[in-house]
Amino acid sequence: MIPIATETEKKPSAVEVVKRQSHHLRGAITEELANDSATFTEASRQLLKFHGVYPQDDRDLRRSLRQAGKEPRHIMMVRARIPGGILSAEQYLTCDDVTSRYGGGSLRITTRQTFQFHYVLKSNLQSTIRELNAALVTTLNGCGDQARNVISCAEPMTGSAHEELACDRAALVTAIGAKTNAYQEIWLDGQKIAEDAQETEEPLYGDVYLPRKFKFGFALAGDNCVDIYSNDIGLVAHVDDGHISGYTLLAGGGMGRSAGVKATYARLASPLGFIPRGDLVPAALAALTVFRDFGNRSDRRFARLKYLLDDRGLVWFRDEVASRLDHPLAAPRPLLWQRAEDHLGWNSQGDGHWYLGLFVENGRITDGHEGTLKSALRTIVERWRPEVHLTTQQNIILAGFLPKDRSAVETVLKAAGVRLPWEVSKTRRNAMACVGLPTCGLAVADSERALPQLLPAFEALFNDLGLGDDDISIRMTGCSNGCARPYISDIAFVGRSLGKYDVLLGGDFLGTRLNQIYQELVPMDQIYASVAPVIAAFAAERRDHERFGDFCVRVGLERLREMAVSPASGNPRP
Ligand code: SRM
Ligand code: SF4
Repeated sequence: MIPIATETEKKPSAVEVVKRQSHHLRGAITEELANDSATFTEASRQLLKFHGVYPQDDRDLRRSLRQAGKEPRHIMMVRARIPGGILSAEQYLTCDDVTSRYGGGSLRITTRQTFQFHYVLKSNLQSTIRELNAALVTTLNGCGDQARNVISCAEPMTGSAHEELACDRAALVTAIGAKTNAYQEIWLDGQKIAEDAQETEEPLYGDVYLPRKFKFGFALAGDNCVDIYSNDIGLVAHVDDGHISGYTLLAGGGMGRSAGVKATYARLASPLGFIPRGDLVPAALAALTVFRDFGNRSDRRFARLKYLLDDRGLVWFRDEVASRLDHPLAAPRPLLWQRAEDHLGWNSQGDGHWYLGLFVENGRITDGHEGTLKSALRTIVERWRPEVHLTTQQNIILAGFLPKDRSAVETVLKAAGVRLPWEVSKTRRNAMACVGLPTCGLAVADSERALPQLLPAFEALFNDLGLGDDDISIRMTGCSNGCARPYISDIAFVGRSLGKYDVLLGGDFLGTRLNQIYQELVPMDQIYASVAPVIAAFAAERRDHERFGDFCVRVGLERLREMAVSPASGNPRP
């Protein structure tokens, strides 16, 4: 049995007790699924996360329903686990069917390259999960205190290194997946396993799982499209003579911070060591189990690997990992990143086939007033049966086309009013927002709905100043938790209260530097005015090949603030 609150002996948090008493994530979920309530008790809500389910309520309706003396509109968010973001055509079509039948009609690509289904009613939860599982799409490990969806670059290339990385990713996913039979019992065939078999049910996680979420990401050295430094453990593959020779391990990345808790912070992962390819799974398990055994189980706000690492030191962590591996780690290899933009547009896969990376605004695949993307994707997937890759920048890649198919595919998209990636400005292609309101229970401000309102002014400004071809990332979140990884973008808007955002500047496009708070609590209608003078100064004063974030760091926040037009003086753009 894994001890709770291992060395601190502090009182375990309430969630630790719920986990321990749940018999490997069973709790009372089955009983509560059968009752008349439209939602679940607090204990079940915690356990449901492990099954990929978040009970939510429609935040847009919350106040009016309360005032009318009514219950909130209870809805569920279901998150799939899609390692590497890869789906077959059939799996994609199932996801599309499921959201049309049980969800709000949209598919939401997440920043960890999976799908979320919003607005699922409790009465449809079981059908949703069953139908996804029938297509071999699980929701177990989608959320909860365990290893989450393992991400990697979504580019569907052929060649030994890509195949080896896919193989290593699959091996890791198998090793870190929860093994509890509770998922099967509750959602699939309802069969119970014997009580005495339960202690061995979770050989890795035990009965209290991890202190909190744990994230693994893969990158190929040179291409940081996945934001590798934001993961608890980043695995950077080095290719020598066409084959992966090994991985540089990065440890302790995390974006989450709490605006109200000063001691919380975003952190980039630190280089830990180099491991040969054959050591990948043992090394990853060693890192995960150090967190399992020593992570904070009394205060969830500090229960991430980054805090453990900063508390005990990188050397301590490396020694712990090495002792579980039975040999020391070699020094990390130097990392040089050449690119970080998503893999959009038509590109050759290297085997005669082509893939098309399509821009999806904030990951929302839907049929709306700006085109019927969802229907168009369905048509294409039904007709050409491409493999589907979801990206960590909330976009979608369709793979496996012959050169002769390309124009017909484009015709389908154009007829549906979908903008092809080369018709979308770089500003927009490089922008991301988290879900935020109205579904996210933690949102204090709009994000997915707000960012598209801000972008036209920035697109126009960048064009006016001749910066339209520059890669400058803009990210927005509805609270400080950092789900769109705002703290490593060039420009970030982080929700602080309804309609107000902290503005952060000075990250870098390659995802290797954290940005800094430039202005706090800026009202939505003054965000443009707050940043525009800095962008104008960049256009006027940049050095040769200097990037926006580097300029902000060179000039310094003090001077950037001086450049800001006071909100009272107004600004020509909305
Ligand atoms: Fe996140 C919590 C959405 C990626 C850090 N995140 C949430 C919840 C589940 C809110 C909740 O706990 O009730 C959000 C659901 C909103 C909704 O209605 O859908 C939510 N997070 C998302 C997604 C969908 C954002 C998106 O627009 O794509 C991403 C789903 C990823 C996935 O497929 O697994 C998402 N979340 C991230 C990332 C980015 C990443 O992992 O690359 C981060 C920052 C990295 C990190 O983990 O530090 C992130 N989410 C958080 C946190 C802060 C964790 C912390 O250390 O403090 C929370 C809050 C929490 O866990 O208590 C959170
Ligand atoms: Fe919700 Fe905050 Fe994450 Fe946005 S950053 S999805 S508002 S928890």
